[in-house]
Amino acid sequence: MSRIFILNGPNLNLLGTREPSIYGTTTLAEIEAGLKAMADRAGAEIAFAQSNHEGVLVDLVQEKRDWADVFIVNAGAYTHTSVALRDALAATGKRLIEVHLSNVHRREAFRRHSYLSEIAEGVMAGFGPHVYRLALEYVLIKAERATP
Ligand code: CA2
Repeated sequence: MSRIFILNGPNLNLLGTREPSIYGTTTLAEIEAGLKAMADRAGAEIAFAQSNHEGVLVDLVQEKRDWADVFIVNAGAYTHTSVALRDALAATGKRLIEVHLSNVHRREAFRRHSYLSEIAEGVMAGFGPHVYRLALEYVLIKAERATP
């Protein structure tokens, strides 16, 4: 059975309440409820966390290091700045899928570099809240194929 940890970084707790033209109108709670239903249907275990603090994100990754098979992470602005979060994720030795609601490549130049992409199995960006569902679907399909 797959164990998937969905981790969101700074300001993503505001989803659905501000800047809908960039980040949409779906709240983080709604996204998480949809992912939980998907995981339940597939018989997978899923856990969620969000923090606005870099060190707390590192702590959360370390706490879930043994439990999780796969990390699906939207590190928010820390994507572009945090060596600490990258090191924590790399140290887990577990799979990482990086997601972004917005297409970071058609925004400001500083958003084009990610400290996480080099250690990620894949990156999904620009499809709004669907990126979480698409990433989870990929993980679940792969897990199903790997099951004898
Ligand atoms: O597109 C993404 O998912 C980002 O990770 C979002 C980050 C941004 O710094 C990254 O470059 C790309 C920002 C998250 C801000 O979330 C908000 C949500 C609602 C209202 C305001 C901010």
